[in-house]
Amino acid sequence: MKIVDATTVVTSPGRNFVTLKLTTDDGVTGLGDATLNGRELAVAGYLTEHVAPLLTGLDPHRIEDTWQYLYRGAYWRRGPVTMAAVAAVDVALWDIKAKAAGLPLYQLLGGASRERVRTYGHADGRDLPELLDSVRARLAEGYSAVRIQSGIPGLKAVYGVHGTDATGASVPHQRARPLVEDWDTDAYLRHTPAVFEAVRAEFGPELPLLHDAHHRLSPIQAARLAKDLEPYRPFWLEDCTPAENQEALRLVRRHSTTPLAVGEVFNTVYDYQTLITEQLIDYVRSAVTHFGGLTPLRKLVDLAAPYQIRSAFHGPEDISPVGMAAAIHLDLAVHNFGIQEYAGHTPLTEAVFRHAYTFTDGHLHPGEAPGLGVELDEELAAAHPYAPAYLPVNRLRDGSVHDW
Ligand code: EZ4
Ligand code: CO
Repeated sequence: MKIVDATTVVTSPGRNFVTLKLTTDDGVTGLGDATLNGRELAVAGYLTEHVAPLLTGLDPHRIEDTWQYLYRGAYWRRGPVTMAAVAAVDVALWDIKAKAAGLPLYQLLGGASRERVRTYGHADGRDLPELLDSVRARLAEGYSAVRIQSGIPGLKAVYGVHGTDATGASVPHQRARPLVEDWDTDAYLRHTPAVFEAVRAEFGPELPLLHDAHHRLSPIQAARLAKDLEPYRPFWLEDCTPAENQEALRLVRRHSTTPLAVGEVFNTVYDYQTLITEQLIDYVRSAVTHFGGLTPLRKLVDLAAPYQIRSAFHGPEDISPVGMAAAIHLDLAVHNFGIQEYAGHTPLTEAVFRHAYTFTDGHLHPGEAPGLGVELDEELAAAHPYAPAYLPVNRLRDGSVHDW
């Protein structure tokens, strides 16, 4: 078998997605997600200009060798653009291999270790009543675990609530410049324990509650928050400090038993080395799409296993259904699975990417279709072309830029 075509499809059914489609000489196709939120065309260009010309003629069964060829062979390693491009090739090759075998992909990853994949959903509110309503809505959809994010008195922006700017005005997701949001870490640290208290008072002690600090805290601020949240037994505190400094988590660990989750912006195993070997975290958060594919993510999860660290792959709206499907196959197969983030997609996105995976009672299953189980409707994709879109940026009260 040989790869005869490699095409990159950029589509925007409400938000941008980048998809690589590989075709073999016997007509088998494979899909890979290469979406990098706010930097989509950089990955599309990397694939079209530098990767696609190398793929024609290669044997699609040689997944490990192709991964090493694209990673080591480029000389310039790591980084989100490179690793999203490599991920798309890797996942498309796994899709082809599983289709050629006539098996759903999870069977090639060792088969099912569980019957279904537990997820958590997102509850967000500008204030506490709105947040409580949002938690109720997620529970009604079947979720049995929720991430809670709330507005902070005195601040206009709410992390997790898209569509309003710092003046409170409504804006579409797609925009030619980043929104500017406002941020005050002290106000956040004062308010967040009260958010947990209110949600616990309403929903009781059993509901798993997660929270994402989105890289906004210093190590000592993160330690303070982790300690203050302890009485409410959070399932985890996510990304409490900026991701670049792995040693920062030592300080947080010293002060708290709140479980820690990290890694959605990481793209290689080296970003996790200290965190895993020193047991500074409890969950690895990478997405197949941003970590170079299923091949390296499986290796990461295997490195984490003896330290009793579990998987919790990133699953926001900006991972396409192709990237979600890859995650769900891996979730079903690996023993040290923890939880899967699942934000879902709009009906239009689901029409562009028809998928075999299902969401029932808060749990995902990859389905039994051969391969990933995702089909791209290229005509519908073409009817929704790329539109510029950026993530917001944060500014403190003095006007300086802060982590978003
Ligand atoms: O802000 O995926 O845990 N989930 C998150 C996400 C990220 C977006 C960035 O593109 O932090 O909502
Ligand atoms: Co996050």
